[in-house]
Amino acid sequence: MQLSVLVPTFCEAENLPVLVPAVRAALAGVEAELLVLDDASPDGTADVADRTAPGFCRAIRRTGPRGLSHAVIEGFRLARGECVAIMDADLQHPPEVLPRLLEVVASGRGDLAVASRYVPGGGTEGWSWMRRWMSRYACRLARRVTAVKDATSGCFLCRRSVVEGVEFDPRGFKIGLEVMVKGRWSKMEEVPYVFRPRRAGASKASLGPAFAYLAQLRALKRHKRA
Ligand SMILES: Nc1nc2c(ncn2[C@@H]2O[C@H](COP(=O)(O)OP(=O)(O)OP(=O)(O)O)[C@@H](O)[C@H]2O)c(=O)[nH]1
Ligand SMILES: [Mg+2]
Repeated sequence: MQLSVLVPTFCEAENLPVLVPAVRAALAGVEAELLVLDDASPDGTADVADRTAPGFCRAIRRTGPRGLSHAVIEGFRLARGECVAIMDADLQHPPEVLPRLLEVVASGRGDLAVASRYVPGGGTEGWSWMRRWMSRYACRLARRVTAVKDATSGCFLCRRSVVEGVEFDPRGFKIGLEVMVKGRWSKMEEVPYVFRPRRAGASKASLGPAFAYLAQLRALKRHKRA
């Protein structure tokens, strides 16, 4: 089964030399490509991506509207695989979860597989109680629009047909939630993983995306599945 792994990046040059070989190793035997969707990172992320594993990994030097969700939506259009997977560049999502997500789709158990911190076997490492509480609370708020337990997950895999032709709202960081609510899937499975601390580089998370998340939830209400 062909797979396109989509990795949105802003200033992740330090992480790619670790991430790219790890993704490649995790997907040994799978026909896969890795697209690094970069927003003109001043640290040379795109050049590092092109150098790291030619033929497997390539950089998309984005010129359209900036932002994580815009980058992923562009990736959906550029992906050549029958399946697409989304993950962060900072190794918070372990590459070893990718084959387990792919297995869900390949076996027919689901056409959407979500890497989940909030099913048995999943969790987070190194978070303050405040961040743990905020993440749980964000997922609880999302129960209004989806039954997915880790509704704010940034790592998921689906058939490309799930996202093709769907109009996603690119505001905020939570493009996965858009796919969970608006995507054309009929079966979904959550796959446990442990969210690890960022390997290197700086976080881009801030209060801005938290407010955008609340607006996104409001807008998604009318798309809620029965
Ligand atoms: N293309 C693009 N990618 C972005 C942008 N902002 C963040 N990213 C990438 O999106 C992924 C998630 O961003 P992070 O900064 O790790 O956000 P986070 O995981 O919520 O925060 P931390 O736990 O502190 O790492 C990373 O791979 C970032 O490089 C952006 O504006 N454009
Ligand atoms: Mg991160």
